[in-house]
Amino acid sequence: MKLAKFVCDALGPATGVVEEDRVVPLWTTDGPLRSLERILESDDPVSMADRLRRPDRSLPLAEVTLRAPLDRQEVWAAGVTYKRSRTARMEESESAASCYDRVYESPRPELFLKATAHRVSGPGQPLRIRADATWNVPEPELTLVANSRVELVGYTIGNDMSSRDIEGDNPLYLPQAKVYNQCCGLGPWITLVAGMPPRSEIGIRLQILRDGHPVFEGATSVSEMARTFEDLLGWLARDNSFPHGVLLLTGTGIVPDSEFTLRAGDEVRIAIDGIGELSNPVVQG
Ligand code: DO4
Ligand code: MG
Repeated sequence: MKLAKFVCDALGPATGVVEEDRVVPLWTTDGPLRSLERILESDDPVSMADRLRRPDRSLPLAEVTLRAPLDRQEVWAAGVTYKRSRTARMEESESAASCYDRVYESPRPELFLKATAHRVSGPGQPLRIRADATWNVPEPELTLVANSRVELVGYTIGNDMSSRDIEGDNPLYLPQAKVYNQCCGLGPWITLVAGMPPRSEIGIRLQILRDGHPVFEGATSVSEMARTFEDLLGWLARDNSFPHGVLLLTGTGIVPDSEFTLRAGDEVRIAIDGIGELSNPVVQG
């Protein structure tokens, strides 16, 4: 089952179940359900969503505007969970190369606060390159959706926009390289756990278009990830509470070659098996 947040003239902000090319709104006695929290917090999200479906009010997806599938959750991210990321970080930061090497091997993962809801862009909304950065990349990441008990409920697509020159200059600049306005893409919806393929069959693909033509294409598989989802969520939850739930980007396994940097006007497309495609235009400054 796929759960989306959307806006349309008839309903205003609403939530729904995506079924092929239509969205079936979720309804309560007060009218359209506006946040996903109630479903994600339920012991049985699929049954609850089923009970709230209003098929008589279903709409073509083409007639609604999808929004990022989060409410009030914090958005966290894991780093250096794939070999490709370890190599890229060691190249960009000679002085701190051993930090990245060690964290890849260490039991404790790298975890950082990536975004709050107002810094997140949904499908089709712009993602930003910092005005003071010169070397920027998107990071396509499978994103775990967990409830307030930090139980895995579903998955979405995340884009951990990153300024490699800022982080490469000094790893203590990581929060500035990672956290700023429109620094994180999420969407297009959440696939609940039962609807995902096995971990070994989840492919991740990145395409970057410039003037409508591909300037970078890459692919990886979640089977390349050095850590399990349970391990990452377990570390995240240590002495840390999430009253509204939390989303966790699980790290990138695709990093363009060092010569590549994103430009304003580019379009970033990320596809993940079992979920769909997230596409965003890029702006700067
Ligand atoms: O250590 C820097 C961040 C790494 C990261 O974001 C990733 O591996 O995806
Ligand atoms: Mg990342």
